[in-house]
Amino acid sequence: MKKVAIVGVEGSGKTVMLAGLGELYTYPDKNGYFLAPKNFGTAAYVTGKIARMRKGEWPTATASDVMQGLDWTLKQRKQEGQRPVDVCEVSCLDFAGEVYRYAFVRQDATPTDLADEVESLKSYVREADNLIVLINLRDVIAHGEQDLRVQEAMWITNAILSYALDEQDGRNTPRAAIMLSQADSYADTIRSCGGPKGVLAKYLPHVANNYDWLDILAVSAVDKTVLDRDGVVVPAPDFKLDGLRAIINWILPGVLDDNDGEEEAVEAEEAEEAEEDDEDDTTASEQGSVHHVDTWKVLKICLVVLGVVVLIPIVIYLGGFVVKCISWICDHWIISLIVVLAIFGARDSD
Ligand SMILES: Nc1nc2c(ncn2[C@@H]2O[C@H](COP(=O)(O)OP(=O)(O)O)[C@@H](O)[C@H]2O)c(=O)[nH]1
Ligand SMILES: [Mg+2]
Repeated sequence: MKKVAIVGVEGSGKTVMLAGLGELYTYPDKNGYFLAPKNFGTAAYVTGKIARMRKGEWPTATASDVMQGLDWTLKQRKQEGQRPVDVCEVSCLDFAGEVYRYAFVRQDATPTDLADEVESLKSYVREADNLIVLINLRDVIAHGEQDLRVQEAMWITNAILSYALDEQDGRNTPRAAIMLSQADSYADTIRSCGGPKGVLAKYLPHVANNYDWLDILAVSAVDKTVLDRDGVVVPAPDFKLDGLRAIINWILPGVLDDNDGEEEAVEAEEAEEAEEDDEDDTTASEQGSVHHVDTWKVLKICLVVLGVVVLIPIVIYLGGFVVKCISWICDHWIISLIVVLAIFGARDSD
C-alpha cells in the first residue's frame, strides 16, 4: 500500500490540519472515502485537539520531548453495507521543531538523545510515495523571509524537499505538493497574487525557484475565525473543515492507479486459480477420483443412461410387433385383401 507523509516545520499547521482531517473523514465522503485511525493515540489526538478548537483555542505546540505519531488508513466503502477497501496509508510524525532543525540544518550538532528521532524523521521522508510539505501563510506573508525564524523555517522546508526529491541512486522520488496553510486568513492576498503559485513566487522566491514545478495548493483547515477577548484570532465554535477535502483530492490520483492495478492483479490471480481448478478436475477424473462435482454434467449423464435403459427395450418391442404384423399379413393375404377392399368400399359409398 502506498504511503502519504505529511511534514512541516514548527507552526506550519500540521496539528490543526491533521486533527481536522481526522475529524472530517471520520465520516465517509460522497465517494465513500474515510480515514480509519490505526491506533488509539491517533483517535484520541483528533478528538482532543478538535474539542479544544471548538472551545476557541488553537492546539498547543508539540513539546520538545514528545514525538506524536499519527497513522490512518484511507479506505473506501463503495456502498453502504459493503466491506471497505484500503486505499493508502496517511501518517504524520509530529516532531518538535528542533528535530527538524537537527535533521535538515544542523546535522553535525545533533544531540545523542535526539539522534533516533532525527533518523526516524529522515527515513519517514525517504519512504513516502506521496509527500505533503506544509508552509504557514502567516509566516511568509505577515513576517516575511527577512524574519530570521521564517528564514530558518524556509531553509528547512527547502532542505526537506531537496532531501526527498533530489535524485538518489536506487530510490524513486515521491510525488510531492507544497500546501500553504491558513489560507482562510489570506484569501485576498492569494487572489491578488493570482493563486498559490503567485504567493510562493512573491513571498518565498527561494522555494519557488526550486520547487514551483510541484503542485502548490492553498488550504484552510477552519473556515471561520473570531477574535477572542484579547483580540487574538481563534477558531469560531461552529467552524467547518471542508477546506481540507482538497488534501484528499490531491492524494487520490497518486494512490488510486496502483490499487486499481492491484485489483486487476487480484482478479487475474483469481481467474488463474479457477483455470487451475478446472485442470485439476480433469486430472482427477482421469485418475478416477472426482473432487468437484458439476451437477449439470451429472444430470445430463443420468438422462442419457435413462434414455438408453428405457428406450432400447421399447424400440425392440415395437420392432418385433411390426415384424409380427407383416408376417401375419403375408400368411393371411386373402383376408387382408378383403379387409382393405371393404374399407375402401365403405369410404367410396360415403
Ligand atoms: N486561521 C487559521 N489558522 C491556522 C490554520 N491552521 C493553523 N493555523 C494557525 O497556525 C498555528 C500553528 O498551527 P499548528 O497546527 O499548531 O502547527 P504545527 O506546529 O505544525 O503543528 C495555529 O496555532 C493557528 O494559529 C487554519 O486553517 N486557519
Ligand atoms: Mg503541532
